[in-house]
Amino acid sequence: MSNFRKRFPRTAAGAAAGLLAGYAALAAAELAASLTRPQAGPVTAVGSAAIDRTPAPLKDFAIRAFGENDKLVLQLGIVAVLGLLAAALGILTPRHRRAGCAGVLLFGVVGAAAAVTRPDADGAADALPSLVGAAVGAAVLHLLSGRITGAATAPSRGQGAPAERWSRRGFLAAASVTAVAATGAGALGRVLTGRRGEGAVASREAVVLPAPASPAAATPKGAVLAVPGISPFTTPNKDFYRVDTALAVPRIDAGTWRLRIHGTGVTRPRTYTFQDLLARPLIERDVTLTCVSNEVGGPYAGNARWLGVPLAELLREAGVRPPSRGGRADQLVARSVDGMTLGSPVEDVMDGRDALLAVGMNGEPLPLDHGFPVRMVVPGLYGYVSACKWLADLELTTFDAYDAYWVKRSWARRAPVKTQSRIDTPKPFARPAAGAVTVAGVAWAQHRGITGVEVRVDEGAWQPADLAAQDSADTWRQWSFPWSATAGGHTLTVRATDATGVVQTEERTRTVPDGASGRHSVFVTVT
Ligand SMILES: Nc1nc2c(c(=O)[nH]1)N[C@H]1C(S)=C(S)[C@@H](COP(=O)(O)O)O[C@H]1N2
Ligand SMILES: [Mo]
Repeated sequence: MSNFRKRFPRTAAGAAAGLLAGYAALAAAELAASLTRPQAGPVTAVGSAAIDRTPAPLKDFAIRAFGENDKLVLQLGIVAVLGLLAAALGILTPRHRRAGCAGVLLFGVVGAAAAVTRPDADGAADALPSLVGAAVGAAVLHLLSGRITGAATAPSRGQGAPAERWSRRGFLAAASVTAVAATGAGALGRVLTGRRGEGAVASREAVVLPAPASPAAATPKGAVLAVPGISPFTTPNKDFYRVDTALAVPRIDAGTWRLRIHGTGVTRPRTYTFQDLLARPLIERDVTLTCVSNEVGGPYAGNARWLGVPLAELLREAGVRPPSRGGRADQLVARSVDGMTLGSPVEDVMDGRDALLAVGMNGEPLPLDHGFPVRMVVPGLYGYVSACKWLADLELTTFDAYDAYWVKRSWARRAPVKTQSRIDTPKPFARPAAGAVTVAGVAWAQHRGITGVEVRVDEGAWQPADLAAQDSADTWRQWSFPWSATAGGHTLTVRATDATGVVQTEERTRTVPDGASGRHSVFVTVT
């Protein structure tokens, strides 16, 4: 017991020294990153590397369990693991000082390695933030653990004040100074990183979107149902789902942005500026976007009015021909500024559908989260094979020659959107009163169109729902079903039919490799 009492303060002080050293290291690294490149900071770099190495099922689990907070959970996880390791190193260091400090430097090397191997890395300079952080962390640990060692070994000084007390006070003073300095450095780093993004934000605010040469057809009157709880026909930008691997949303200045088009079969390689694109005749179209990671009944679908350049025209100007006309490239690989790659079939992009390089979303320049300044939108294809945000480069190649990011991670090369329908209201486990209950939701089969939706109560017969008017084959379609609800528990199930006559299959599949299939059901208790 007395041994424990004697040891405990040193152990606790060691853990605190470790945590403070870790905190100071991260703060110094983030400050250094704010001066070089914010994405090269160790938490972002290690987090991004972790995302890239996450197996498909785990990534899918994270999206399902944490939704759009998945990145926050990952970052908190990294910080928590770092904290534990830092505390352990701190406890070890007073007795093994060299080993402890070497441990901190090792973390720096891991962070630096993650940073320089990112696809958007900016050379060896990206190692700097992690190395600076590690050096600061090791120095802080050395200094603080020195104070702890002093507690056990320093003889009493001067007026007989016990060494223990002097050293504790000295430790606390050094620890406080460290905490204040680290907090200051971290805050300064955040301010400087924020400043760097201001150019992008200002360039977005300065964008004046031209009027479309070909405006979207007016939404038919009957396309929008007034049922409380149904997904609005047009998803407001602030509610539009976001799925991407970007831990730090790329902030691109539209003034310096460039798009390159090159590769197999390109006879006239081109580079476009943002102004080049805005100067072209733009088209405006309603297109529903869906994510391949969307579970049956899930939230990762949204419908927006996009303004952009017809992509097929740009490809034709570059000399590209689709495979059906003898073109050699069958895959169009879009690359983003953060190194993401997405591959679309050239045939689909050039078959006359409204494939766009979008600059506007629901009347605004693209929001930063949704790909400012330019993203791709291809009706009928899942986002991961078409909807590249923060676009930087378009390369023509073949599916044989190149696998894009998610294809390397066990997702399908080609992924047209599957016919799906969702019950938005009533919600699962709702308790509506017996009598008239409106069941309603949305159905989608982009680029084919929805021609029918049916609802079934328990194991009863399929009954046709009332379909809202069709806006276009590229948008989802709202539907509603008047139900005379009787008391008790009931399961409501929906299925859609697309314009090719295919009825949404009952067969359940997982999202990997090419999108979930199956039918959405909701259980309610009628009171
Ligand atoms: N640069 C980049 N673009 C990307 C992604 C990404 O991770 N990085 N994710 C894709 C996926 S999987 C989908 S479903 C759509 C989602 O677009 P949204 O976030 O605007 O809804 O973006 C696509 N474009
Ligand atoms: Mo996606």
